[in-house]
Amino acid sequence: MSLSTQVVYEPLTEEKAIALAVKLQFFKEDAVLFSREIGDGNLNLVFHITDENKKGIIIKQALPYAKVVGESWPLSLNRAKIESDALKRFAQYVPQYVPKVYYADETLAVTVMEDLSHLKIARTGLVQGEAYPLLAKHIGEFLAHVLFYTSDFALDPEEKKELAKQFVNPDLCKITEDLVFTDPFFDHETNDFEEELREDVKALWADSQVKLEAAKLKKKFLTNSDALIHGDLHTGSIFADKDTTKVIDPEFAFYGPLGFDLGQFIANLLLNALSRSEEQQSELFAQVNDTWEIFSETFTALWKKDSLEAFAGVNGYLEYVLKTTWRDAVGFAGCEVIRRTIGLAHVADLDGIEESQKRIEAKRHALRLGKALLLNQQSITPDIVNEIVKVTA
Ligand code: SR1
Ligand code: MG
Repeated sequence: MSLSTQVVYEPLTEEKAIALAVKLQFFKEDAVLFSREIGDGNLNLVFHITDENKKGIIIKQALPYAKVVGESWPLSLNRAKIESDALKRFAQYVPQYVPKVYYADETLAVTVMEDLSHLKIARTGLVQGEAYPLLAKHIGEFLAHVLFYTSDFALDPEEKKELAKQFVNPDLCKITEDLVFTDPFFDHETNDFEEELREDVKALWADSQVKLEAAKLKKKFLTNSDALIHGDLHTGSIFADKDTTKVIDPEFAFYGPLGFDLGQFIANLLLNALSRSEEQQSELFAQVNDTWEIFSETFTALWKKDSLEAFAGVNGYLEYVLKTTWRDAVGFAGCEVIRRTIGLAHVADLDGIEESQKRIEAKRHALRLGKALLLNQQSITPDIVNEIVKVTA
């Protein structure tokens, strides 16, 4: 399937998305089709096209700017290709955890993919108090397979470097470098927080230990090309129900540090925990622990089965890789918790707390938790994350 006439980029409308779906022969010409723009993220247009029998597809299109800010923040359209290439690459290892890509066009910056509307965005479900008993297992397996098989542990070094070249993603990385690792730690105009938090935020900006840890983690993000990472694996980038998990939106994918996706995922579980009463938090702490357990068990099994690394059998090497991955994940989680509280692009888990005093208290807790994660990367183990949340309450 391809677009036979020459195409130029233009943003789609609901009508044009239908025309494209028909042109690409996803539906018969005489089909009665419905189109709805459902994009609720920060960057793209997302069209849900269905026929009378509710058979559907998703057409996602990148805009040449960040939707959340406007045309004053230009962004390259290449992220659409990064996203479809990443989804296809992930599917080589774990097809069960990603949507199927049916078609991609670089010029139009579109990806046509499987309709997952029978599932719910995990963040939405978690905010509504739903349980996802397999989420941690699935994300642990997803990350172990993708990170291991795209790393130097499993790939020929030349092949790995070719793949790293394919996923060079400067402007989306810059968003993370600024919004996650830099701006929240300074008095920067992109920051966004309630006036009641100003004294807490000023204390954070004046904390040189916190800043030093953020700087070290930023350096890791900038320089550690360990494996193909998703780059934005928060709970809004995951569709789920009780049995199924699908990772979406890897437009931030690039060759980055092993612990980054784990850290972002864990941080977003913790942000949800902070929105709950103490009795309802344990499920989230169990998810954090299980994600790590499944990740490390699966990564270990793959290492033993398929590692090409000459040093793979050296006593202590795998343990070193796992230990540094967890430690970095704790630090990255600290940056993400702080950023989602006072930086640009908040989360519904905290912003959705209606009672203002409760919301401010939850956000103060998030700032203390973020700081504790940053300052105690060496000593926080997966099973004591619950205690860290409790002592920072
Ligand atoms: C300008 S983009 C803001 C945020 O939205 C994306 O989902 C990423 O998390 C990014 O940092
Ligand atoms: Mg996204």
